[in-house]
Amino acid sequence: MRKCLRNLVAAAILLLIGGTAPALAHAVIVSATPTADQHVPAGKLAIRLEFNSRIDKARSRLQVTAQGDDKADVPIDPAGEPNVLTASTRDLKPGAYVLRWQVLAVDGHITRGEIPFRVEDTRR
Ligand SMILES: [Cu+2]
Repeated sequence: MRKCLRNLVAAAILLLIGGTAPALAHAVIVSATPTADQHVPAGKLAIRLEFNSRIDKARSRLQVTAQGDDKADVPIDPAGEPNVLTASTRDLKPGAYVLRWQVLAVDGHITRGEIPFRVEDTRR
């Protein structure tokens, strides 16, 4: 009985966090830098991914990979808004890249995606 009550309370809290549609609470990107197929200048890239819900940054992951290279994790800034992932890459040379993101939302669901972008040779 006690356990049952605890489960009910937990369910009520989840409903509160998730609003009226908890199934929709898993994280979806609402705004991104870079955007898909964006051309950015060479150098460090400031990544900013804004989601529709709070995310667990410690259990989320960003990777920036150049075509033909090994996957490289980009450390996520632990501070900032709870629904926004920010990170700064190493120096990026010109070429084609993919930003891979994987996040854990407050509803316990993991979502992931890929954003292809291009680093331009700005020395010309
Ligand atoms: Cu979900």
